Amino acid sequence: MSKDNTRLIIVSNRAPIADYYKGTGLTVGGLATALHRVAIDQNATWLFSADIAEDKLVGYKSPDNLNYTLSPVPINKKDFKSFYDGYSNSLLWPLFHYFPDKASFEGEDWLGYQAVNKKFAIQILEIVENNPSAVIWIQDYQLMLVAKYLRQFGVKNKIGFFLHIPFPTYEVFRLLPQRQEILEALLSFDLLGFHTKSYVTNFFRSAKTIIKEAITFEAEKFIRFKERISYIKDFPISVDSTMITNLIHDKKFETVNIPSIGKALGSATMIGLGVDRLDYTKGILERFRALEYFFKKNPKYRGKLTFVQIAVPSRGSVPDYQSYKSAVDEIVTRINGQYGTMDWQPIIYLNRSIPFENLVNYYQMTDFALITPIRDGMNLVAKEFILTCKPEASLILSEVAGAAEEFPEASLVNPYNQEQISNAILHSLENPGFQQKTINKYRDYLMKHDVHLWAKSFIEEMYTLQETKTPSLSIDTNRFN
Ligand code: ADQ
Repeated sequence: MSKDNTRLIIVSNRAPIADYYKGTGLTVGGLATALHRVAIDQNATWLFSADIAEDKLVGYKSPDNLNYTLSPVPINKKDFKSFYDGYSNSLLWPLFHYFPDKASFEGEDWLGYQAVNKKFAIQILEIVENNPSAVIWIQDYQLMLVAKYLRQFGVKNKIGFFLHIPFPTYEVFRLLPQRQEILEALLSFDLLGFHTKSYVTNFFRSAKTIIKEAITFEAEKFIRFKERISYIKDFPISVDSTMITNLIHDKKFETVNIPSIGKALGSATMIGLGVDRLDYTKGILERFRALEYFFKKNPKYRGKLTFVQIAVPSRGSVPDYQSYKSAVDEIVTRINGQYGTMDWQPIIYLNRSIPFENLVNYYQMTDFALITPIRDGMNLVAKEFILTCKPEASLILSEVAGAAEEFPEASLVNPYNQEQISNAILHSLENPGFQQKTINKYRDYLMKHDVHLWAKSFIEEMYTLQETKTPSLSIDTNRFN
């Protein structure tokens, strides 16, 4: 299933390529784009969940038109349901985003989670046998146990892990029934990456408190557990800044212009924007409540400001997402019914995915973006907006999105505080361009700190660990000072 000179094995739940037989349909999103390039450079093998029966994959051959190797891991429907809809998205996701009330603590799902993680490990093992010096990079919360199984199988290769969601504080993490198993499994990795320094701090506190034998040292850099030392570091993910800025300088792009909503804007001359997956962690309901408060307190903006919310449907098979969708539909109808007129609607709500070129059009026509997740690992929309917005525009950003640590001079708000959000909107509308200097500064920063640098930094750290060629315990820790 893999070439014998693979240097890097990438492992994610989601496939990088939609049609893994033909090798076409690069998955949309910064991560797939970034890792796709790394995968080509490193002659990687990429494993991912395939919703297909095992026997259907017998004789599967990765497509020749890709310059790396795809290795689908067949997961049966029952296991996938408890692994993905269950343990991953009905327990880990809500809990790590500080929604314990939405977390479903059903034991059965844990079995499915373990089974699928083990399945991945078994398939990686086959590849490692032919590529003994490959480094392995596991992505995200669905696959936290993979290194544990690989170690049980005797795999000595360097294994890294990156968490794309927040690592919560100890007081929240401790609610996880399998907190000890998960932490011990994470300490089977050689390198653990998080978006922000706060998540690193949270991880250390949980590891120190929950795992009695864990020894931490060097100002939150290393943890020794049993015979291994794990290196823990923040790697803030980013976007493909060059691709995005090239897009806005592209002549063809200018002609695309404002898509479908032109007429719906009616009398509005000012536009606010929200762009998210339709997910309760993104704070869409709370944002609409703040807008409702804004229109109540500032009647002069009725008829002048329209808020455009673009929400991609997401995880529709999980019940909490179905009820969230209904609640969002309801509040939009209510606000539009209460304040809308014949030629103006307060909220234009587009519940669909938009091609990226069009999304950038929305970013460019907007007076302010309201990016107010209740919690978010990073939030790439904030970065896309900074790179593409017009000079007068401003960014109102949740103080609990990972991105707030990189952009402290945006208008930071508490996503639950309607009055504060309403005031931030008013300030934006009455002071166009007040963030211009800040946004330019952040734009320069993002041109350097792009997703390619993110991937390169992580991989280089892995290869450096690899090159020490010594057992983990004798790693020269001074090197990291
Ligand atoms: P997500 O929760 O998916 O990612 P985010 O980082 O904002 O959140 O990325 C969303 C991506 O989807 C953006 O690139 C955006 O352009 C795109 N998108 C959003 N709405 C869209 C629409 N309607 N149509 C088309 N595209 C749309 C998870 C974590 C984040 C973390 C990323 C990367 O939850 O916190 O930043 O992974 O690690």
